[in-house]
Amino acid sequence: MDKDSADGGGTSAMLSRRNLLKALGVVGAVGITATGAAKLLSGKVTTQVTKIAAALPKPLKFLAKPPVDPALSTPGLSPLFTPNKDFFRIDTSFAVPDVSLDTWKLEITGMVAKPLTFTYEELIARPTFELDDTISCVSNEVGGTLIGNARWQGIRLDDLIREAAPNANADQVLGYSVDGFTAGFPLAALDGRDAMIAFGMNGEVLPPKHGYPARIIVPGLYGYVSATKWLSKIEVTRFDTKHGYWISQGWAERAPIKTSSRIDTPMNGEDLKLDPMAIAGVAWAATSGISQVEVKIDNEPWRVATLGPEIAKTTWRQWWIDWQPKKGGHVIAVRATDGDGKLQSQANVPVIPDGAEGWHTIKVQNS
Ligand SMILES: Nc1nc2c(c(=O)[nH]1)N[C@H]1C(S)=C(S)[C@@H](COP(=O)(O)O)O[C@H]1N2
Ligand SMILES: [Mo]
Repeated sequence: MDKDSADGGGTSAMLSRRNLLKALGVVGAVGITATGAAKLLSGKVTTQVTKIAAALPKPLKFLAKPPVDPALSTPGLSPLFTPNKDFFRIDTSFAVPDVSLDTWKLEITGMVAKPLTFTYEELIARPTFELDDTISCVSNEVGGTLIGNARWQGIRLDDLIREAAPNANADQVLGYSVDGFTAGFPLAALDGRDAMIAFGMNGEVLPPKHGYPARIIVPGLYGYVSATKWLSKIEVTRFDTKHGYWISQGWAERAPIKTSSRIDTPMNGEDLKLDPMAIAGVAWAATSGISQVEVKIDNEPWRVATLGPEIAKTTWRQWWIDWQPKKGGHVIAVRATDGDGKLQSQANVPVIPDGAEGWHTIKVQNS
């Protein structure tokens, strides 16, 4: 964290927005190179993002500075925020779309009384906020790594949709990517949760791989029904007339993130020393947060884990227990309870059609 930019208080959002505008070349300072709309440059980072990133204040401070990360003192535990370079990437494009701000527009259309179009400059001139939110892929297996936590920066999606005045019969918000991908979620999910059009991620301009210049983030929903990257259009529509890319391939139309937990350390199959150590990992629920995590070692009773800081109900929560391994083999399982007191499902359910279920269980030994 850069303490020079840790300007607390009510004016920080405005200052940071101005800095961002400046960084983007919208109010001077850095020029933006034309690269042509949605040109595919496999493997190359756009010239624009490189220039923007060089001038971007780090971090963009609107939320409180995060607490000390327990992962710093627990080797193997996932960091509270996943660095952008380590963030999982899932999409259908083989080349990252290279979008030019010179031609990029966001359209809000469909079953609305007032269709709207925004340039990037208009979009980021709106009041911005930060959102700590864990996003997960529906294809994440129990114990899998297709999940990450970030501090997103952007603008409210509910306000934008409201301005477009949706028709009373509409029930779906369908995001379109410049590359043709689509993802749709219930209009009713814009229920006050902080759904966002994001253009910043962990204090950086949204990286090309993660959707530059803009993507949708809806807390509590799997990525394939919400998190459209390289966003170019939002259509207000109906589930019975249109659906997103993955729905015709057997995936569920509606897909809230399921409560789950993962053991990060030790790793499955690890050969342990007989030193005292931590069993640690992360647990997450859609939008209610995590109230308890329990760990079971062999046939011992479930032990309640210590929980890391709760930075938001929409993010994962780190957990750990101290443990003294004994000679021989051990089986370790974890289970989480969400913020509403509901225990995560033990059923062995595959990822398709709407996300895996089951308690992450590993085997370790001292040989
Ligand atoms: N344009 C586009 N956006 C997309 C996708 C895609 O294939 N194309 N995949 C979605 C899926 S399935 C997931 S899980 C998230 C992953 O976001 P990330 O790559 O930033 O982690 O992006 C979503 N947004
Ligand atoms: Mo996904």
